[in-house]
Amino acid sequence: MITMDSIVREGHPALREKSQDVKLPASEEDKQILRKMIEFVMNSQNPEIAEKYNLRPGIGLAAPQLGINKKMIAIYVTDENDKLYNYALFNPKIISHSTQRSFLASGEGCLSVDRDVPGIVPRYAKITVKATDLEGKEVNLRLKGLPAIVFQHEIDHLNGVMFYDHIDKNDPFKEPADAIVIGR
Ligand code: K3U
Ligand code: NI
Repeated sequence: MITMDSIVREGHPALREKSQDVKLPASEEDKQILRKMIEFVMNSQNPEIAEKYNLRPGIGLAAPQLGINKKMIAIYVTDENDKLYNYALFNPKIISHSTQRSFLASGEGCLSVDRDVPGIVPRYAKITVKATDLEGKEVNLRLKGLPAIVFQHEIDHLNGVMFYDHIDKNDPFKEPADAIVIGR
């Protein structure tokens, strides 16, 4: 199983590389990695398993965080209506987005970053994502709220981008105009 020891931290080159497309249909090896990724995210939110294996709770994971530069992400998160977004995806791509922004009032964190980085991380408020699931089916998702933010965070990892790259260095708490604030 994946544990915190499997996760690379800031400074590892895999976090700054662009990931390769996964060749589809996915190989059994790539499918196994992606299954393990979603299992890790779910385990990390299970208090008994997280305590037993010393897992930091997470709502998403991207393959580069395992040192694997392939386009694979796993997300397990609920929205404000408790709707669950449970996705293990190959080759996710944002095919359209709003001009409006949103951000998390509490800022963002990352399992590859062992420090607090305060500041506003501006994201698109609404996105449409196209990807392929573990069964080889194409999925099209329209997302807003926290799920949209998590997808953008994980897809950023596939492009070598860290959440703090989006924080304004000179004014970390500068709010984008007309942005939706999530969780305030
Ligand atoms: O934000 C975190 C969280 C964990 C449990 C419940 C609620 C929130 C932990 S940090 C996290 O989950 C990252 C995971 C990463 F780094 F591996 F991708 C994802 C994330 C956090 C915050 C905003 C967007 C994405
Ligand atoms: Ni991250």
